[in-house]
Amino acid sequence: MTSACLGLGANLGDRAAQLAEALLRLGAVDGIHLVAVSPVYRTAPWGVEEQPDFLNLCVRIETGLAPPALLAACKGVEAAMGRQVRERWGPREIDVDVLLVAGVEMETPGLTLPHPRMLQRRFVLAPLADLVPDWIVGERTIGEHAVELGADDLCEWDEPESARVQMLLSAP
Ligand code: X6L
Ligand code: MG
Ligand code: MG
Repeated sequence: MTSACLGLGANLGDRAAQLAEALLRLGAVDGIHLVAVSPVYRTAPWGVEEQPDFLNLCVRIETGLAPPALLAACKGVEAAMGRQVRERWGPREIDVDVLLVAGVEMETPGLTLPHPRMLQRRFVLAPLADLVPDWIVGERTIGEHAVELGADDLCEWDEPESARVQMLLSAP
C-alpha cells in the first residue's frame, strides 16, 4: 500500500455535494482507502477567469493501485458523475487530479508525478498543506512551498461548505 494525495475541484451545480459524491465514489473503488479529507476552500478560477468560483479540497488515500490505475480510477469517477467535455480550463462539475504518490516521480504522456503545476496553484497547495505539510516535493516541504507561494487571489477556508462535505460523508 502506498500513500497518495488527490486534488478535487468543482465550480458548477451543488459543488460541495459533488465533492462529497466524488469522495464516496473514490472510497468505494477496490484498492483505494480514504485516510483524511482537507477542509474545503473557495478559490478564484485560474486559466479561464470568467467562470464561477471553485470549491477545492485534497484527500489523502492509501492505495494498492499503481499510478496509471489510480489515474484511471479518478477519470472513472469523473465519467460516472457525468463530467462533460467542455472548453479547456473551463467550468466543470467535478475534477479529480492525482497530485502526489509517495516515493514516485514519473513523466509519461498521460501522467506526470508530482503534478507538474501544483506548486504554482494556491487552490492545490492550501488544502494539501493542511493534509501533508511535511511531505517533501523537490527541495522543500509542502508547508514551505505553501508559505513561499503566499497569499494573492481568493483562496479561503469555506467553513459552511467544509461542514456540508463532512456531513454528506458521514450520512450520505
Ligand atoms: C496562465 C495560463 C496561468 C494558464 C494559469 C492554471 C490553467 C490552472 C489551468 C493557467 C492555468 C489551470 C481549477 C481552476 C482550473 C480549480 C481553481 C487548471 C485547470 N481548475 N481554478 N482552474 N480551481 N480555482 O480546480 O488548474 S482549469
Ligand atoms: Mg485540475
Ligand atoms: Mg483534471
